Amino acid sequence: MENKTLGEFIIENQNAFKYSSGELSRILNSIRLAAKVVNHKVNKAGLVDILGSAGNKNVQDEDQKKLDILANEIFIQTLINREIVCGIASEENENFINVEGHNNENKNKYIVLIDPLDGSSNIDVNVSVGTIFSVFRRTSPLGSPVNLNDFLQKGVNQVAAGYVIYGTSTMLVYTTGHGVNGFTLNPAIGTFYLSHPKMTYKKNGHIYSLNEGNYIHFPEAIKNYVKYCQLEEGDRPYTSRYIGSLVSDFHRNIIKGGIYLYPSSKKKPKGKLRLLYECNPMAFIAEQAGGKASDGFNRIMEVSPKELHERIPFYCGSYNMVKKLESFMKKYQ
Ligand code: AHM
Ligand code: MG
Repeated sequence: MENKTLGEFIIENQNAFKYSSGELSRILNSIRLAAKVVNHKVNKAGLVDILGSAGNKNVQDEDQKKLDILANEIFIQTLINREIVCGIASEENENFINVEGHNNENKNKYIVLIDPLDGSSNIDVNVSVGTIFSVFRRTSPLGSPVNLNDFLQKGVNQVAAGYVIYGTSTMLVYTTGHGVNGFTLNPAIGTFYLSHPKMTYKKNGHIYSLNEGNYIHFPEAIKNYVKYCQLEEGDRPYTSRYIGSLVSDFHRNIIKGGIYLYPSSKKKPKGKLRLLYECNPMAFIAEQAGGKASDGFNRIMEVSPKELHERIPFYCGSYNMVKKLESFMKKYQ
């Protein structure tokens, strides 16, 4: 086998970090492991009775599927058991978790934020879902319990971010700030191989992705931008593609070139996606791939988070497409 494995790649790249203690590599390795376990569960979804709603709601009052809970537990337990992070925040949990080592001391320097199974409403219909993660250095002193401020950092402080897509094939795509690389799982032997080195967006894509059913509730700027995408002029009209599973929509657009939009609307004034679990990590990956991520006016990664589960309008993808979108926002503000 010629291609590098994810494990090999992580070790090789650890050396690229000055003074690296290997902590980040251990986190990435744990995520790799948890991803394989979740992949196994997701693949079996149609076979065993783990489908359907678990009968309770998560903190955002949405239906929580059994697989969400399972994936949440798998990622959190994998990280806790290895004592490699000092704190974890999950889209599925109301509060962050302080991770104490077995000596009751908190000696690790990284925190992880995770959306364990994004787009899980798609599982029942066999559409690809994903895991999104983001790693930060804690801001509080080593050895003390983590606090909310450790998690409410701007996206520009991210040390690593990535996603796993449980799709036709399962892939793990991540960045540590040195470009974006994608690894495909060979399910027969349970190994991720480097299949998409140095992923980059086209500067000008031809796909726009948004839930157009909400058109009537969108701000004027977005209505006009959608019309612009549909106009017959130059390289337009663009193609419309929307799966409704962020990781899948994002993954297609990074490969083919396009823009993903989750605007504010009359019903959802702040949009739907969460700044910390979805937008920041995707923005880091997008920028590292030569793309752009914005809330319409500001760079996503420069937004100061106020709360763990806050939502924000999200526009992300090929650089020139997002720039164009921003010009519409400005014009119709
Ligand atoms: P979730 O975190 O509850 O799964 O919701 C996030 C998902 C994204 O994956 C997707 O892009 C979006 O919700 C779709 O929303 P909508 O159905 O409103 O278009
Ligand atoms: Mg989500």
